[in-house]
Amino acid sequence: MGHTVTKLMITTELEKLKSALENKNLLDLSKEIKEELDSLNSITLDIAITGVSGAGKSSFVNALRGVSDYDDSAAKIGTTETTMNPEKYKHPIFPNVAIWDLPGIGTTEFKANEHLKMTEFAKYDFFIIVTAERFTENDALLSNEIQKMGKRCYLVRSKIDLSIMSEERNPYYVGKEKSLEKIREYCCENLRKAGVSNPKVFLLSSWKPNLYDFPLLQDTLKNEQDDLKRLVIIESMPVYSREALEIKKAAIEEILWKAALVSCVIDAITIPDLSLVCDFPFLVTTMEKFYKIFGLDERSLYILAKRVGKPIDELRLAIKKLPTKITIEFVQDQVKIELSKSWIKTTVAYVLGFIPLLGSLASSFVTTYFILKKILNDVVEDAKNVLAKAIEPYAKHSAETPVMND
Ligand SMILES: Nc1nc2c(ncn2[C@@H]2O[C@H](COP(=O)(O)OP(=O)(O)OP(=O)(O)O)[C@@H](O)[C@H]2O)c(=O)[nH]1
Ligand SMILES: [Mg+2]
Repeated sequence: MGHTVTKLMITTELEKLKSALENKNLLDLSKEIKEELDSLNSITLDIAITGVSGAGKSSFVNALRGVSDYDDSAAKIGTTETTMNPEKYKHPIFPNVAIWDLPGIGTTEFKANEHLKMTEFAKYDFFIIVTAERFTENDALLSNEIQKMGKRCYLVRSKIDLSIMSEERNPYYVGKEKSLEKIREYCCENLRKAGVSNPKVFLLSSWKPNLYDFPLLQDTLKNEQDDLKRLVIIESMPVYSREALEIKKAAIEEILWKAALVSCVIDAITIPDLSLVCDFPFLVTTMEKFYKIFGLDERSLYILAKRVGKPIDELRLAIKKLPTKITIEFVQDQVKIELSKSWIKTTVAYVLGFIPLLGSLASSFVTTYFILKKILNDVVEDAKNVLAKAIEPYAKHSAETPVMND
């Protein structure tokens, strides 16, 4: 990597840092950023899923959590396992994220608003109403009530794989895209008639979450949240596709400079010997978090293995660039490698020219930033390998993008 390249890689970040320093001093800014980053682990996200019996709620809950329907922690599915009471399902990796399976709010016995009063409405960040067929008047009422009470409500038409399969049997089959549009129009028409203006429906399959509108729904959910919750959604969303990996990568890249800043400034107070250059425990913790976000940690691999019905060892072998476990020794080696690069010194000088205020911390800032960046790239590469391994056998049989949990 040449000097010019590294300059380019850090200039946008330095501009952000510089403008943030215009009305705050370095220590206050770093403390504030530290609080913001720490809060990512404690901010809760509660997603409510509702709909009539058999709509596919429990399957959808599992798909959003990235677990197999037959995982120990899964929401039980199937016609004999009807959910009767609200059930909380924690995200298997991010305990501050929960998906709630709320059976039939607003079914005929109660009016939607009566029901919402009984539901602990305030605690949910947003609602998703699921149906496997048409949307009923109740769905429309409920959706309108939720929005009137100030929360977002998304409409999902589930089991689209089944609908497409049965359409294909029709001798007058018009192709997948047209069939999907037909179903979409039918759903929207129902909703309009029942009083929903401008309905937007996501057509998806919990069995094929890399297809149809599942990725679009995930994208929409994250875009319609504020910054911190948006990051929590991005961190916790399961990796069904390369697109999901890219979304995660882009979001994490944006906060790398913040992590590097916190690490060098806050640690300058607590670690007197700055010849250490980097705060190793901090780097270990951050890299462990990367593993979780991209599904490379042991538990994520275990869950994925179960979902795709493969031995976990096979998935582990796909991790080629990084060790299965991050250790202090690994991080120390990485720092050594980074420091031996000729461009580090010139980049430090460049950073100091930009923000003289950093002073003796500049070297730690630059080293930490580029190590995190390198590890992030490696994590994403390995996550791509794991994803490819997870979907491998299906690629041979299907012209479509391969699916994961058939
Ligand atoms: N083909 C297909 N089947 C699905 C899909 N989602 C759910 N199913 C099946 O539909 C049935 C009902 O799904 P559940 O997820 O249990 O539905 P539910 O809304 O939780 O049902 P209750 O708990 O009874 O209210 C199960 O047999 C699922 O396997 C899907 O996307 N595609
Ligand atoms: Mg259920």
